[in-house]
Amino acid sequence: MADESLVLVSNQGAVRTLTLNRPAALNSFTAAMHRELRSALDAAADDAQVRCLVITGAGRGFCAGQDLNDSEVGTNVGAVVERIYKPLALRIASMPVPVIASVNGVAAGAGANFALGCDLVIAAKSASFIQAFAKIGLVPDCGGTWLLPRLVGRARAIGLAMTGDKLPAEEAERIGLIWRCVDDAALLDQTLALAQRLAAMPVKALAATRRTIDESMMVDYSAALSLEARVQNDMGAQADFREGVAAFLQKRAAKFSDR
Ligand code: T3D
Repeated sequence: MADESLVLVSNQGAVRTLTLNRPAALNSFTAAMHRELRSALDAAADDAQVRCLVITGAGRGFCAGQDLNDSEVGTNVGAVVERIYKPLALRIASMPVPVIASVNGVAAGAGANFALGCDLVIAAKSASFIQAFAKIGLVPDCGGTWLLPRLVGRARAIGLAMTGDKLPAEEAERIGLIWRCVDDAALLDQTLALAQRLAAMPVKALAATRRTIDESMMVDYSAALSLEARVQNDMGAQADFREGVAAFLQKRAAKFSDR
């Protein structure tokens, strides 16, 4: 019998994979799926064995954004965004480990921005990104208005958001919206190889890198340099830094453990 969980959870060593699992509706978000996703994200954050998180979708889509049929979602769209999508975006941005979106098919609306909010987006050639909001009279949410101009500049952000045009994964890689576009058949292997590689790295420093880059975009140059000094002070006090330097000097592979 097929697993009826709306978010499938699997482990590959120190890599945890969450698979959105409503393939018949292109894994669009229902209130129930949001609940499962939130608890799976919290569980991954709290589990010291997890050192990298992968998010992907079951079937031919990644996620088509809000399920437009979901009766559990009320008519107050702003309240839904405040209560569900904002915490979701902030949860991803505050994960203690690197997060990879492995985009196996179409990512639309909040599904696209959910992916783009992850640290690294790797997409299959047949995948695409659609800022579908304009077509139904909404504005980009789940971080889209903040992420898009920072990723691809204002002109492209507005073009993508106003037209709602489908952006193929190869083009998304070309314009810097995502990290990599790979052959469909290679997506799983390449995602796992990248995830295993990150999981073996000093993940506490990787999460601090994300936080510092995000914060630096909101301050001036001098403040960003001070921020780097503060975070470096913290990282320099961690066991991973001592281990990294010792491993380098002893010409051996480092074994990182901080989280
Ligand atoms: O409360 C709030 O609304 C606030 C939050 C808003 C955040 C948002 O995400 S708003 C944006 C919502 N998403 C969309 O508007 C995208 C709607 N979907 C599409 O435009 C298309 O499905 C796609 C371009 C993504 C894919 O097209 P295609 O031709 O490959 O597939 P399809 O045939 O349209 O979809 C396949 C099935 O999935 C179909 O069901 P059926 O007819 O086979 O029973 C379709 O209805 C269903 N589906 C796709 N997207 C959604 C959906 N069902 C519910 N909600 C969806 N978003």
